[in-house]
Amino acid sequence: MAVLDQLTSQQAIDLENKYGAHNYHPLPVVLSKGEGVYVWDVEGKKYYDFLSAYSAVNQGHCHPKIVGAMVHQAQTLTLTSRAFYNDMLGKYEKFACEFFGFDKLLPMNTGAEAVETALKICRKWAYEVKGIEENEADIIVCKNNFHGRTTTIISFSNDPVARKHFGPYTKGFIKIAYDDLDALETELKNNKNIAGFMAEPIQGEAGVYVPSEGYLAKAKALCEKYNVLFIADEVQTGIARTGKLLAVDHENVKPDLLILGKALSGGAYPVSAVLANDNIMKVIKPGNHGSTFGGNPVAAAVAMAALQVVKDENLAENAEKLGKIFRSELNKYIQTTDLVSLVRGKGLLNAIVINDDEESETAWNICLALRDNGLLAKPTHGNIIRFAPPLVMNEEQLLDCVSIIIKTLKQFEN
Ligand code: IF1
Repeated sequence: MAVLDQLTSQQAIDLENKYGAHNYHPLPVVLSKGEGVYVWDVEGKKYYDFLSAYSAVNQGHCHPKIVGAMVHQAQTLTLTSRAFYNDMLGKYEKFACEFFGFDKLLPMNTGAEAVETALKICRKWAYEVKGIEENEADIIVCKNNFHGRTTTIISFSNDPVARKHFGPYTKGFIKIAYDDLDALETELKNNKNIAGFMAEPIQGEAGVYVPSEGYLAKAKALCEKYNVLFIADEVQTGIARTGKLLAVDHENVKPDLLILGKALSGGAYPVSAVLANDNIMKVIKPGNHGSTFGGNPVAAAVAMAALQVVKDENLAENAEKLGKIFRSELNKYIQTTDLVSLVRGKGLLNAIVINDDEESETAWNICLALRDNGLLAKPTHGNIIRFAPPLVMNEEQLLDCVSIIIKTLKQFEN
């Protein structure tokens, strides 16, 4: 079979099964085209994308301005490495620092790399600025976190599937309950070696857990009180997804270290970053950290275009407006059924909890039926289905999706 032959869905699935590591269990649909809020499978069937590649395609699939910037830069200069300067990186760093309100940006590629980068900066700050004894720094994280798949990151995961048989694990992390300020203060009060506290402003993979109002602001205040860095992982919640540019903006919280990824590039290219002010980022000196592709000219061009789209198309405001409609419509339906116990989220990061146990196949079967009805979504854990469409969706399309979702759920009512 010539590589460019048009495959059937089954042929594509069979190829992945035979030649690809089985590190995922995808919904059985094979996509070949994306545009805006829509994707098409190889047989030409059209779907609403209600996952947005886990919130990386906030600007919609193949946004012409983002793709245009990528193509132009790709035809000009793709990669210099950081051994030399290039004419795009400084422009991007300035653009992004002003966009998010920080002094400096350290460019990386994937979200996990940016998380690792933030943890390294936090530890170095702890030793060189706070004065914690070398190799004694602890970083507080939250139970049921998801921050990526590297060995250090899964060392502080409590998801057995993500961490079993990948040991020995990296030391220096303390897990506390999410949305629990007493647990945070207890650790901060009793442990002088705390360097930082890292949290997702909304826990995405755990099932779109929105913390109590004021949690982020009070957590930041506790970090200030105990001279500990507040690290916000906005890889999934950032870039307008929750109805504000950043999820921490809902509480006017400025993190000491901001981690971005996914929609920083609009899903066109791997781009991630850590932003901080000079008093923290100054601990990084030449040779301390880096990556071959980090800050490459294509990433710089793509990220500037992707962020400009967020502003020009008022994506945060749109996510806020459509998210309220989505939860309101789903709540009306939930009053009429015991199949779904609740809908929760902020902006266009939402999830429904199916009234069934985690091990049941109901959520998966609902997603298969949603696929048949022209909408793609996927369960997070067991009985929770995440709904995260591109933020460029309009009200008519959203209401169309709501009717597809409710029509499909009704197929599963007893
Ligand atoms: C998978 C979901 C999982 C993230 C947050 C860092 C990263 C992620 C808050 C790492 C990545 C992705 C990874 C992907 C599925 C998806 C995901 F929550 F978004 F749904 F797994 F939990 N911080 N999330 O959400 O960024 O290195 O992937 O660029 O690994 O299965 P990455």
